[in-house]
Amino acid sequence: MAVWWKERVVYQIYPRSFQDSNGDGVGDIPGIIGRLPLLAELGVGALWLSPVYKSPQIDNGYDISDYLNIDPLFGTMADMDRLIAGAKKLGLKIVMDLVINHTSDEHEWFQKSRRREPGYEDYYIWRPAPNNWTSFFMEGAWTFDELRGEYYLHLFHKKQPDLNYRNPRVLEEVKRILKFWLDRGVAGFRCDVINVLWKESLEDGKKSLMLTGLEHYKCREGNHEILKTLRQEVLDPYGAFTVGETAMVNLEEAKLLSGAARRELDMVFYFDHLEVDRRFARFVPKKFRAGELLRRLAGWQRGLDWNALYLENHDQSRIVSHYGSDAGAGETGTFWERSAKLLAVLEFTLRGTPFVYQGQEIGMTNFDFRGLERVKDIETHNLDRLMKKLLLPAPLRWKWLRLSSRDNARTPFQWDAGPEAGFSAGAPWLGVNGNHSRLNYAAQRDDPASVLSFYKRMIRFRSESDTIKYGEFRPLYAKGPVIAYERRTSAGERPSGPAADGERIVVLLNFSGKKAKLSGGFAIGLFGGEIAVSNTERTALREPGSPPRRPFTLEPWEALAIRFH
Ligand code: ISL
Repeated sequence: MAVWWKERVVYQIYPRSFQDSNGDGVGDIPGIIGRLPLLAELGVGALWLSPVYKSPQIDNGYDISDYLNIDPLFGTMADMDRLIAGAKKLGLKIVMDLVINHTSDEHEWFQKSRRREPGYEDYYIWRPAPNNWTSFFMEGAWTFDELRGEYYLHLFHKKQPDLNYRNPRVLEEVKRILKFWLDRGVAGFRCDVINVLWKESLEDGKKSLMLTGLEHYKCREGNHEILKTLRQEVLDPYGAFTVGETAMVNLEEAKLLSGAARRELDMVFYFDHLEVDRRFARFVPKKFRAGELLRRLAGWQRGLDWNALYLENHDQSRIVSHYGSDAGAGETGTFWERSAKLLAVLEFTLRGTPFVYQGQEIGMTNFDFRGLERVKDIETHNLDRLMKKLLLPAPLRWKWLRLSSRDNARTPFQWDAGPEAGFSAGAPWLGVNGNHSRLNYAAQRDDPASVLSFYKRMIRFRSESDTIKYGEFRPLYAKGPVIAYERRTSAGERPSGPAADGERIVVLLNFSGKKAKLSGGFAIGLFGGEIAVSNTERTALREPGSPPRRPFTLEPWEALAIRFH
């Protein structure tokens, strides 16, 4: 029996930038409700909401002060119930964002803990003196609390204190949060930095520019115990879905976190495939090599029982600006359009659950800000401060920051060419990209050649193909900007029983703005297939009557899926 999260595509909504319904410049839940029919029309099967719980919004909601209430910025609990019910009517499941590594310092637990109220003294991680750990936000990981007279740990912002899972009461509180939302009708959770919960020791860490101390808390055994307990006691009894966001995870760690037999998470988000052209996580650029992308993808595709497939989220830059070509964004027939479609072919022909981030389906690009003053993200500002301390000149700092800033993904959704792109009747919390006049949902919805229409076709193509959903992955070819891989029906996975016809689908991708000749026997082998997907006008693999040995040439940014029976 196929599980829904292998059959369906998940759509990530960043509520504050999706649709504002009351003119305060921030997206909200009623705004999402109004757009539900369009999401159903796209063909996705579940909606993952970034946090909408009560929060002081220091980290845009990933700093939660009350897990069991909706922040007025986004609406009310009644709105949330209407969203869950409205989604259900359209066959859409709701997945909430579970942030349990840390809370806001304005959560009542932290306020009680700093006052050493009985039972709460060690809900968090307190010490008389800090160790040398650094935070994900490029600062120290400890802050002194005057009231308590001690330092507390925060792997992120100082207003995001880490919970202490050595106190069993903390896990009991988390179980209550999960049950509250599962009882409300959500289908599961995206679990935020879910691989750093257990701090094995508070010893000093090995000095590193990125995250001193990581070895003491990443993917520790205690973390696996927590996940097994939540799975056994709450998630399985509800049949709930989980995808873990697992910072800095490697393949071996991911196997332990998401292997089918491990009974922990159903799948994990890793970062490896989005850092092919980056050093120091995603922060310093280097040359992109398509062959390296294929090598990394092959490792994860063949190494994990099941993959979470994504190219964008609220922390990553826009994929068409990152791996594609965003020149001429919004103009039909440009390489922006064709490369956005190529990236869709990549995502929807790999093995795993595809996640589409809001705006990816219309090819939204990185922001058009000219300087740091328009950027709101604390991570970007902290990184600028760190690079300034390292004496990097301002132009170089901005050159790098504009590539990696999380605000690239957080500019308001571009619904139409009108004021503020139809996102808000007020002043949006973050600048709308000027290219919304050409690049917007309304301009694409009825255009069969648009990126949006192509996404709809790819979502349908995947849903209709067991080979794409369940087939084995094998890398085939990597030369210059061209990569190729195949998906082949394997007897094991098909929910409908043993492999029928041994169908094979070969995917070809040209990650460049130039024509690319495929060499030798590989090309010849293609001619026995038929085109199942093309992002260009190509209708046949070879013009009738052309010489058999003429090399096969891919157009710039051309993507093809060729089916062999
Ligand atoms: O994005 C990353 C790597 O490219 C990660 O380092 C990421 O910042 C980290 O995994 C945590 O991200 C999650 O938790 C943060 C929040 O700011 C992010 O938005 C969220 O995705 C703290 O809750």
